[in-house]
Amino acid sequence: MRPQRAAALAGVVAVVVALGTGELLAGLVAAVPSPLDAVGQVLIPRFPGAITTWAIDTFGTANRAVLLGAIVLVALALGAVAGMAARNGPATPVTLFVAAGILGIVAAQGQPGAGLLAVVAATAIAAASGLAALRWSLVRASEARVHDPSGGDVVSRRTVLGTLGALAAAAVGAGGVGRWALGGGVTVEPVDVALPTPRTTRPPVTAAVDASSQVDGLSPIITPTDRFFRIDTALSVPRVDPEAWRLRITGMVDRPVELTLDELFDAPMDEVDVTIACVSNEVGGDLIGTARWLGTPLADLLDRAGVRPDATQVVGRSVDGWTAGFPTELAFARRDAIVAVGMNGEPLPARHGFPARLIVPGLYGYVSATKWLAEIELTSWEGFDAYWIPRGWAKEGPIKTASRIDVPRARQRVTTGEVTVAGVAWAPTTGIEAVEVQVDDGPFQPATLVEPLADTTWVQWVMAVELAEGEHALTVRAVDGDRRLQPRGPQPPAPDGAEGWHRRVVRVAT
Ligand SMILES: Nc1nc2c(c(=O)[nH]1)N[C@H]1C(S)=C(S)[C@@H](COP(=O)(O)O)O[C@H]1N2
Ligand SMILES: [Mo]
Repeated sequence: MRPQRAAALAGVVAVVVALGTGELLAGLVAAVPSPLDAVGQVLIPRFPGAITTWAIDTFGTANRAVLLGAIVLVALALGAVAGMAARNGPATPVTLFVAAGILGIVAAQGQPGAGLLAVVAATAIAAASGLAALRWSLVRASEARVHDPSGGDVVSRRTVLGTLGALAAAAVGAGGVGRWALGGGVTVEPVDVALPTPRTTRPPVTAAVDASSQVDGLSPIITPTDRFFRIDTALSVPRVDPEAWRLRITGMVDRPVELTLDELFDAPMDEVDVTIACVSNEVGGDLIGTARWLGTPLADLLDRAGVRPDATQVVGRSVDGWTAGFPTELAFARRDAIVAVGMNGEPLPARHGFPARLIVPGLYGYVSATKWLAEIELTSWEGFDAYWIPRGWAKEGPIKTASRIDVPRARQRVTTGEVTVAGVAWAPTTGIEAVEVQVDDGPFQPATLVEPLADTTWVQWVMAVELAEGEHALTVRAVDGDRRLQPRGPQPPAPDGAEGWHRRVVRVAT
């Protein structure tokens, strides 16, 4: 192998080892944030809104993986440079690794829960393992000679590549374990938190309100927590220490309030069934789910603080600084606008906002559903634009009436005769009055609605249609509780939510 190339390869392996070690430590130690996430989180708010929106449009929920991949590529390229420079002595590679480490430490300080000492120690370990790997790899790489004129032992290029590859693979594996743990892998449920007893409960979910046990493939009326969609800007799930956490109510109030988690748990808790949806959900998409939330009315907490009359906006701010804002009157209009601590009978999982989040029926998540809630700030409507507003999304975000075909599933084999078509439709908070299904260019026919769980949730609908052999297009549309027909669209998700009648083509065989 040419020495130059071998050195570059050694540098790349060294960076893989350093990053793998860093991600592993982040997964193992709560006070150590992921170095990749920390750097990504520094970059994200610095991108112009147009780029962020483009990335989300293009890569969807994979946009964070793409960003992390780009950061890794830059780091690997720097590693190659460090490796080649290492041939002239250790000064340049050591400087590069130390500089990268310092940048990592600074970036990590912006991550919730980061401990300075733990971060410094972890970074030192990661950088040191990278440098050790660099030295080791350089020696291995220099052993690779196509031809050794001295006649000594010749290590084949393949053996060297194999050894370096094995080291890199081990580091990738370690980093993978770390990222899995960061994604909530090991701590799905926060430990040591017992939910308060509800003051009011919702009726048990029976087959009367949930037909999913009879219709294969139909969305369950309550989305199981482990299948619930996740959307947020957090690169790794914030892990909040329940002992140290505080909820503050600030801004245009008479008496700012600060609550511990125990104090919040002492507030009267109600169960509410609410469907939440993401404004980025496409027609027919699955960025929507329904849960039985446990929480205390937001209005009661706001009354403790005494909201001033000119405070026309409620802003939820999360531990990582993300914000969402909605009209104050919505908080007071509904008892089921809550600060939620429970989801489907369990404490909120870390992914969905442990220890507390906002749930406001009828509003898209980006204007309302702040997870890892740290502060509720009262301000004026004009006084503050929350996270997504300067990035091109509408200031007001009511959920649009929509409907979706669940069955037949995409590419499902369907045979001629009577075919069950079923799905969900939603118009929180008016509820759904009717759902209609069209086969090809035929008339819209009413589907059967399953008894609604609540006006604040989606409803299931079912219909049997006769289908002959060949291709058929099924189209669904809904009518909301105010008898308004679902808009035909089509409109893309930006800036205020997609519109369109969901259509699915099925292939019917004998
Ligand atoms: N802290 C925080 N909360 C957040 C977000 C976020 O990026 N950060 N995203 C919001 C958006 S856009 C949506 S759609 C919902 C999704 O909630 P889920 O991940 O529990 O399904 O969370 C909201 N709450
Ligand atoms: Mo969203």
